[in-house]
Amino acid sequence: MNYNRKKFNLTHYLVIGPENTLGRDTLSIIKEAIEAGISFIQIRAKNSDPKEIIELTNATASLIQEMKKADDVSLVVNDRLDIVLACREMGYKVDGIHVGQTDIPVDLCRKYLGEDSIVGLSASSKYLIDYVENADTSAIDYFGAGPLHPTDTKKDAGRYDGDDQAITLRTFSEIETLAQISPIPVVIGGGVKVGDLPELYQTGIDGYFVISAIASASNPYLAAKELVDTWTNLSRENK
Ligand code: TZP
Ligand code: MG
Repeated sequence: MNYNRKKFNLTHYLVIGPENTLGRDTLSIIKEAIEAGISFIQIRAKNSDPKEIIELTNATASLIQEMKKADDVSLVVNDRLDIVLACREMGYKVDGIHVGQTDIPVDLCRKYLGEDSIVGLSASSKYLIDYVENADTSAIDYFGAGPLHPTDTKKDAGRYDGDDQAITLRTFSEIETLAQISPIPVVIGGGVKVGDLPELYQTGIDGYFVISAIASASNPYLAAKELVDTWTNLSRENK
């Protein structure tokens, strides 16, 4: 099976798990998001058993195939190398993994998933610019960074050094520097709403990631469409 390392599109990036959907069916929301133009999906199910995560990931992979989007929409799993391997063993196309700084090392992810898989890394550091400038990016394909705003969806996003009070938020100017210096694509998230997109777009980053702006929206399709259309219009206007 071929995975999307050479042709992934980070622009419209949805992170989602059953705990984010206000009790609604997760797969239905993923379907609406794909119909609206979401180009990258990360399954991030923090409160689910492995079997449930496998089922959701496999169902998402099947959905992407049925919608004939296997080349346009990439699918990764948060943290769980074992789950990516299990899904692949069962015959499903899962393009890769997204890990954080304290998860399975990226070299091991690359080793077990192979050269054509996507390996994303959260560039969560208080000293983000320094970190990205000096990071060994040979095993990874993109950085996820944030939070742009404080967010209830990941309460520890941006908290550092055992300090559970201080949050390091990313400024637009810091994101602009990041986009310039990063040797690999960068996607930004954390409290991102449609109103942030014009300023985020201007920083030169490759895309935005959201959980609640789509997964907790009263109409996930319309919410996703508004995000996708807004960014697409910005890229047309700035051609
Ligand atoms: N990593 C940094 S912030 C965040 C993750 C997974 C949560 C983003 O969720 P939301 O609801 O879009 O703020
Ligand atoms: Mg993690």
